[in-house]
Amino acid sequence: MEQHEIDQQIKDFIAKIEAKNPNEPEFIQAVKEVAITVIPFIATKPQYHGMKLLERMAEPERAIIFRVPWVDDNGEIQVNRGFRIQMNSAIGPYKGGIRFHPTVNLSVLKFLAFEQVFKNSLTTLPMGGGKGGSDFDPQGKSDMEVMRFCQSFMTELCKHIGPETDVPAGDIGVGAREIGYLFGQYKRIRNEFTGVLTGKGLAYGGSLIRPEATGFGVVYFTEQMLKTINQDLKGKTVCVSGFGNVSWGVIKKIDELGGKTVTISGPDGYIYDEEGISGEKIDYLLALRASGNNRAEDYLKKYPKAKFFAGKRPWEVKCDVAIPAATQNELDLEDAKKLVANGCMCVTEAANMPSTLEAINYFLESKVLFSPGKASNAGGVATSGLEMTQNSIRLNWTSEEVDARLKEIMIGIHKACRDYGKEADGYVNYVKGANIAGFVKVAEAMLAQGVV
Ligand code: 2IT
Repeated sequence: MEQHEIDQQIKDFIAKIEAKNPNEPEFIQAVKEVAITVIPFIATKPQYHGMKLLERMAEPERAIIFRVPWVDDNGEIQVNRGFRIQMNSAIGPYKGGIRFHPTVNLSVLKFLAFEQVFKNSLTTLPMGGGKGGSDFDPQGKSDMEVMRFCQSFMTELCKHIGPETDVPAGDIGVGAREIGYLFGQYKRIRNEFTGVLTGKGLAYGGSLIRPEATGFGVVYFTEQMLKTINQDLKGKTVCVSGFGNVSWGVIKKIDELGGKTVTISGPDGYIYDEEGISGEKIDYLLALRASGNNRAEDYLKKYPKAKFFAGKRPWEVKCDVAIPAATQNELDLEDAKKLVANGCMCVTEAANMPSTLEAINYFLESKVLFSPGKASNAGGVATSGLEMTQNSIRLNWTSEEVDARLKEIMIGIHKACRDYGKEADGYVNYVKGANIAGFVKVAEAMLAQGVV
């Protein structure tokens, strides 16, 4: 097929997606990124022609939207909206997190569910893709309010999930506390103790290393990327955004491997700690998070030598490696230009779609190492997959065992991205590699299963 025909196919496909999904900018952004790299690949595979594989993948198998009423501590009735997007089950039960955040809407969850399909495929474990959540904001809510909300949310959700159907986990705003309340309500209503959720506490079927897994996986992936240019993390300066669960795991592993993390951030701005965030400072991140507010500035209370930059993002700080670990679209073209100008050699996405399409293109054109979240943050869901395995065989593995499997999976994902993403000049386009490698397994399964 001629290049201009492929370009036309991409244009037509994106136009169709835009027409079909108005007012869903995040979803369109995620599909675009995949279409640009996967449609040229499909063009080289006659067996895929006419099968509308990507078009089918961009349509959720099912999207459930439901009312979540609950009563707050003042006795007032509150009404939130709950969602579960069951995107694709070609290679396994739907699998993906639940996000509680005021920005949650259909577009955000469809983008996350779409990304999850490719990410889960990359892990090589048998997991389809899904995502759910609510516009509920756990910030400033009491434990009992969070519990009542979770119980109401699960009272509806439990009709649509199950260990062989759909296995949710945590995401932004959903951690061990929320998973516990959700699990308790599922068990109570269904009268079943099963591995229906992952990210569970260790006392009731959780896996060791799951809390650290996303961050550890990101750093294992970064090590692999750096290795391709004969570098490692020792002595490298690293800028990290966010200070939630993912950032915490990232910073912990960077510290272990001899790198120096100098930033964290929150919605209020970023912290620059020239001495590096290591040792007890990392534990303090956990305490900050547990305190129930997400102000990065509070880091200064304990470490006043650090600096706080209100309303800014950390990408203006000179670094060797940048790891966006907060949320979608937190790194734009201007940020990308600053990073490259400051000599950044590697950008590893830890959040889901933290870079805008323009930023991604700039990194790729600049030939710096760049990995999309669906590849580099897959260690979280991969370890969820390992939690499901442990639940199924009714055994718990040691930390070492889980960590070794996680590392092996991340090395495997890196290899898959390299195999499909290596360009003529030797540069690895991880975006292309991740999209194609993720696509192939799902596409093969869909072809085998007929038009469903
Ligand atoms: O974005 C993600 O991969 C997650 N929030 C984790 C999903 C999971 O099922 O562990």
